[in-house]
Amino acid sequence: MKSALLVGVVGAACSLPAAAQFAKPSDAIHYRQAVMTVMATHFGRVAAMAQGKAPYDAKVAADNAAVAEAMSRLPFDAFGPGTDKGAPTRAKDEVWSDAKDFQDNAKEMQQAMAKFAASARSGGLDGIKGTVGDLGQACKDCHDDYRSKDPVTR
Ligand code: ASC
Repeated sequence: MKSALLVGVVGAACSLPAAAQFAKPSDAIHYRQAVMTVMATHFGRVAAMAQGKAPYDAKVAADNAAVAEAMSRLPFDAFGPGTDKGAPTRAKDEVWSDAKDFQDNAKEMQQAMAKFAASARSGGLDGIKGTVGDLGQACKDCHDDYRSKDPVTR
């Protein structure tokens, strides 16, 4: 029930025009950084099970993967024009100069995330082991191209 509510709220937020969501560029930067942190935290808890670093628990895995999946839909509207500066950010210039490829990378991650969350709901530990690699690779591919090592203040 709670996760159904979360999905509803997230869905409503996603249907708002991107430009209307943030009062100022620094709000968008802090928002996307917060979402990425939450996504990585909950993804990491399930990935630890796949790696044998945490005990496998089907419910914990499914709940954490559901949060990560909800987060995966949120960051990319927060990379709108003009949000390259306003607060320190690791987003490279290419996020805006190659915006279409950046958004294509985002879609690939979201698709890998959907498969990962589905496996956490019903695939058992072997299911998670079968999807976690593609998701981690999608995260890495995008970070390699679009995230700098250190934050920059433009
Ligand atoms: C994480 C995290 C990332 C990705 C990446 C996967 O948990 O913080 O940036 O996964 O390491 O390759």
